[in-house]
Amino acid sequence: MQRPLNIFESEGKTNHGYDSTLRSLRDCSSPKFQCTSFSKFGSHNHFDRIISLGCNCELALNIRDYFGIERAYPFDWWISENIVSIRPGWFYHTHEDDKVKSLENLLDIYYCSVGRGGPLLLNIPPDRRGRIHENDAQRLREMGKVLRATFATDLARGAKATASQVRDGNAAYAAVNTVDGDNRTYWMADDGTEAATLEYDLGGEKTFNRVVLQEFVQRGQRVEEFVVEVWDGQKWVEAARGTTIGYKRILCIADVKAQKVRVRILRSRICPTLATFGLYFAPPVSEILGQ
Ligand SMILES: [Ca+2]
Repeated sequence: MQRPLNIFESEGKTNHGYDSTLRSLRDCSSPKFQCTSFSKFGSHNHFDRIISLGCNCELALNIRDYFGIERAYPFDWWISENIVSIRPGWFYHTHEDDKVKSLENLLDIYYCSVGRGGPLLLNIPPDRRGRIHENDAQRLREMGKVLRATFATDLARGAKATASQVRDGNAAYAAVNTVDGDNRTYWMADDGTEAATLEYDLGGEKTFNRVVLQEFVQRGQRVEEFVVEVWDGQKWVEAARGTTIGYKRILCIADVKAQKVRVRILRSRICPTLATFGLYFAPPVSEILGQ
């Protein structure tokens, strides 16, 4: 089930009071409220707020009433569609030719949207020739080049994978399903299990700075808290921590070199699933662009 929940705000305008509602969702520590992400895209005169919700009945009812969504169930996976303009405004203006968002800003937006499980709809206005302006086109080429270079090689693909438990001991739910490059296959724990560990041996030391996780969302969004740890030769060291995963979570971390990595799911609404565990190395942007 996919339900778009578009939340957009422009400077100086407050729509429907959702700002305070989202803040209360973000800040609420009750396990009855789970907020995947709450991010703000900033620029001088324009910003969007995004939110992805994994919810239980109570929250579903609140959201349903608040946003007029007719149908909401506890384990539905709700996706947020993140809409941002590459320029300050939504339409083409000559005076904004030099105000195309910076590559750094666009990459930040990518990781705050796609990296938190939502599609990114990047608005690119045609100019008065009916073409994409050269400045916009150049920025898009740069963005594409950086993302392709970053996600070219999954360093975890084919890693030796083990799990603290596998549902019914059934190979169909084995941990190896998380490193097979196929998001239709997944690991799953037994009913009643809300915490579990998946461990990966990369077969040699690898350097990485991006961790990609995906739940098998066809079974709903379940994970509520997790930590990614690396083995430093003597002990496990925390590399990243998060709450929900959902369709996709990309964690940007400092460069780390390790052979063994593990994902500890600390809390899950019900028995967790994991479809993908990926590790990538993002080279410096200046290196990718040959600057
Ligand atoms: Ca898989």
